[in-house]
Amino acid sequence: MSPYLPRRSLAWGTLIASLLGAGLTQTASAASATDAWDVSQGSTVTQFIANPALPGNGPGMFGGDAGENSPFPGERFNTIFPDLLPTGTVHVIEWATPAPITLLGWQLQAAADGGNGARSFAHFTLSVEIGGAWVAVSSVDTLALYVDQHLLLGDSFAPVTASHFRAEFTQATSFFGASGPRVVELDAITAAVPEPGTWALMLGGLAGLARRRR
Ligand SMILES: [Ca+2]
Repeated sequence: MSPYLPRRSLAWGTLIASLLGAGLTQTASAASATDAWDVSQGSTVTQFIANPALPGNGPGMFGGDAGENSPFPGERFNTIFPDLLPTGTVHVIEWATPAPITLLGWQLQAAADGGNGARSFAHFTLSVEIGGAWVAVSSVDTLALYVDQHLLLGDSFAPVTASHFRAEFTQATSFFGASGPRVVELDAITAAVPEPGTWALMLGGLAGLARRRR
């Protein structure tokens, strides 16, 4: 914002910017249960090759637990792709929302195995289905071996409306042949309608400023 704006314009701008930030878009944080891709909002996995040791764990990265029988309780809500595949393998998962959503970006949380970097991935691509064809909207390199074995990643882009999505994870390593990437959560960043209370606050604030101008 220009430092030369008159004081009143600055106040208006600050008010509107803070309301936009609070009400119209979700703020970036890990593991939302209310984002449009979360299974709690009705999304379903449509294409996934399960890790034979962890059947049913595809929805895990969208907040689901499809009865995964992992012996490690903390991983039941993760998606772990199949093991015993070489470096460079592209793991694919596709999912759908009950109705089209307008997507502005995504955020992702992943974890490698401690020490050796196994289960890390070097590249992530997100595509949306438009007119029967997959269109890549986001493509991001990661550190091949995550710092501290954890990864928080995100991207934003021009709004795109779709109901069918595809993520590709390029496996970074083949340590011990047990390198299927582990994805803790993948959340959609979407525009959200402000809560009624937010509208009341915004209208009240605007009315107050209008009165002060007289
Ligand atoms: Ca989620």
